[in-house]
Amino acid sequence: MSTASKRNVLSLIAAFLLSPNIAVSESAEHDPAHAIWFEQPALNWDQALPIGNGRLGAMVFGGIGHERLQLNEDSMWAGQPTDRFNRGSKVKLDAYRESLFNGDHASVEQGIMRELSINQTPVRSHQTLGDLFLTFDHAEASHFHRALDLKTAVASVSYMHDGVRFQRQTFSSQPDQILVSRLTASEPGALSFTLRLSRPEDNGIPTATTRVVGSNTLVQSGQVTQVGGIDPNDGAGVRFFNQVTVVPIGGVLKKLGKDLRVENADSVIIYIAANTDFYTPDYVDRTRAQINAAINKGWKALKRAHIEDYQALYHRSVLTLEETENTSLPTDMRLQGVQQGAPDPAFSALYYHYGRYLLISSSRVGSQPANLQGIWNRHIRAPWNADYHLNINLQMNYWPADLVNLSELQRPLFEFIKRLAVRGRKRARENFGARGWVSPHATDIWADVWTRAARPYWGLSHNSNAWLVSHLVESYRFSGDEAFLRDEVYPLLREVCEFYFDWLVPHPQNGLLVSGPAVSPENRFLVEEGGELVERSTTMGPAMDQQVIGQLFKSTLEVLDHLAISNEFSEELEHKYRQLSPGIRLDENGRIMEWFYPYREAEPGHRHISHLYALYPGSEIHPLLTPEFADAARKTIEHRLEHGGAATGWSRAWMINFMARLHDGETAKHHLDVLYQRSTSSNLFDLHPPFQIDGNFGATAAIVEMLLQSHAGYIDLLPALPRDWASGAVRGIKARSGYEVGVRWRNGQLAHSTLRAREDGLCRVRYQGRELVITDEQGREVAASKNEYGIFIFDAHAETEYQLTTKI
Ligand code: FUC
Repeated sequence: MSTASKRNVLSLIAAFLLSPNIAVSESAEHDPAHAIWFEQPALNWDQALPIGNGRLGAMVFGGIGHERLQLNEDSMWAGQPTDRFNRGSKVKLDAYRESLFNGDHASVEQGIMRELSINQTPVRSHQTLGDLFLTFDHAEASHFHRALDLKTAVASVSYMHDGVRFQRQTFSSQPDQILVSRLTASEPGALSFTLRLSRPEDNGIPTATTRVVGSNTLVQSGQVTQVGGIDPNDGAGVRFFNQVTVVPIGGVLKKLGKDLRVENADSVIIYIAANTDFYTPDYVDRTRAQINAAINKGWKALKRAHIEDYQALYHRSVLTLEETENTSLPTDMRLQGVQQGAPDPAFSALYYHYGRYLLISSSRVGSQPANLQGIWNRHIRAPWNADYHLNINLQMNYWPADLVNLSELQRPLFEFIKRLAVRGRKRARENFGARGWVSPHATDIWADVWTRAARPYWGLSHNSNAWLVSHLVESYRFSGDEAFLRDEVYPLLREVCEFYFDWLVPHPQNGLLVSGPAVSPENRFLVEEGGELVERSTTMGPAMDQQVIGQLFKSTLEVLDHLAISNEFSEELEHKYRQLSPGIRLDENGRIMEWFYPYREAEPGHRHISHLYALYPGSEIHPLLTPEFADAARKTIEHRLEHGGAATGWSRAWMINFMARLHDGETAKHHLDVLYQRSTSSNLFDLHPPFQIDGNFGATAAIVEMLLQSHAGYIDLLPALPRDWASGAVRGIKARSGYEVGVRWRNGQLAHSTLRAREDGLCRVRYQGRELVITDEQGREVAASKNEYGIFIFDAHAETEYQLTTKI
């Protein structure tokens, strides 16, 4: 047979294999809980598929005539570290406190931001690395298929054109720090396309220099700036270098002006590496070395190493929920179905796995913490600068980490907190006359701690230091890592406590300690001034500050106790904790007060529900242990919702966690559905709107909270299981004290659970207050006692797996 007729036969076979019927079975190959897939290319950015290795990532559009890889690197930031503190001092703060106690908000709000905030220099933005565009000679296709396989973290495109099957696979490797794309065709010589590397302009000014090196490489270099309205010196940020090297098999490569052209290749591998001087002064050499090493290693070995590394994290946990006929639809159609109320419980399993995928892809040991968009950002000036908002958003990004067995992915957060602490010490001393360290409501990669806000209602929250360190304490509760507790957690906690020792002042009404000047992020209240109702935000002792500080003090006391530390600090802590004004106080309607005073909210449906910090992520409000507070929390939520609350993606995700913590599975599921309906794009990114990744992570954590809770000193099995999830199973999730948990349920009832203990100790476990039978690995029943809350208590041994069932 001639080569040409061989080709024809092959393409006939390929066409047959991809005939519509076969295409359906091909799509059915996807495990619907572990793939996002479509039958058309991404028309806009929210439909493209994210890949990433924590630092280097891309949005893969999967076009036919044009492929676009919108590239990201996590240190692409404008600016440099700056210590711009303003004119605050302890003396001035005391004067403000005095005025606030006297009900004079006006003079405080006029002065305080001028003194404490430097708003002339806006926050810098994380920026896109640029785009790699591939332009093909054909623009039409049939049998189109585009997918992100969550089991392998590989994005793929496949289609037929003119009897030839074209395929592309792209992934971002953590071990090799490289993005790789492989293009293949079912016929030799069928691949011809042009490659162009570009970067968007900054207010009409070019932001990079692009050139062709040799016949197979494009490079782009420059320094990140942010010119738009900003002092250019301040805007100058990291230097970057981005290299794209093309290795074809067969065919020829040509330079075409600033582009590269591949002609008649059989297959092509594109290697993309990028670095900035944020990480190393050798960023150019490092990039070249990464490309060379990857070329030497080759596609197969790179892919194998990538999948091995990724699966070691991804396979730790799995959630299975019931499939329906909608489950096998392409993701956009499936989402539409869910939005219209079609049953598809397994969709929540997909959402759960996608949340874990996004965390693995945007936060790795050595990378920066996931920002407001993870790492996926197409802008020069992103919405909210894709920065680190510390009044909930950065924290929410890490809510699922311990629960889903991915604790080490919090390392970037912890390192970032340490950098904030270093810089925040100076500010605490100079601006607040306090020991310890302080952090602002929002910051950037430089971990700057000065306040940049025009208004107090968002700029004047200073409790982020306490909220951030709670993540380290929580992580210890899961890992039990004593060295981590002693060497990292305790020193940070101690300093934040010391900050509050110096910051808190007695309230003249009752002598108890309150925080201030402070706000309830980002809400305002109405007060009468000169016969008119005006909106103010600055006050003393808002509920959230009191709750966050209360939890900080309580956790630190536990840590001191555990480390057997007794010194002047512990004495001071005990004293201040006793003196602290409570964070949970009820108003005449039985709701939790947002402020110390019974103010009327300016926005009763505000997205921030800060006065429920104690319900989630805190642990002071609990339906079983503090039912009167739980009741008040529910009333507080209802009031917010009646006025349009939880309207953004992240706020809705918080709401799901609240309802799970109130043990109300039905309402939790309702809010999860609303999140899918109103705040989810077709690639399943969370929408504020626009895209903001916190809601993905918040809802992932909430899905676990519905199945397992452990914040109240015991393991609660299926505490908020909705009717829709009648049968299912989850494994590999974690409870505090280091238990690894598996749960299987049928017809809404616990069928079986496994608990693997990390260390010897008393295990406390509850399932709806029902009788539990606990057996050890030899199948012997374990003696357990039951307390008044229906919690079973037994002696658990390290590295032993216990089986739990209910008594019939
Ligand atoms: C907080 C929120 C906003 C937004 C921003 C990034 O300030 O109040 O809704 O999510 O962070």
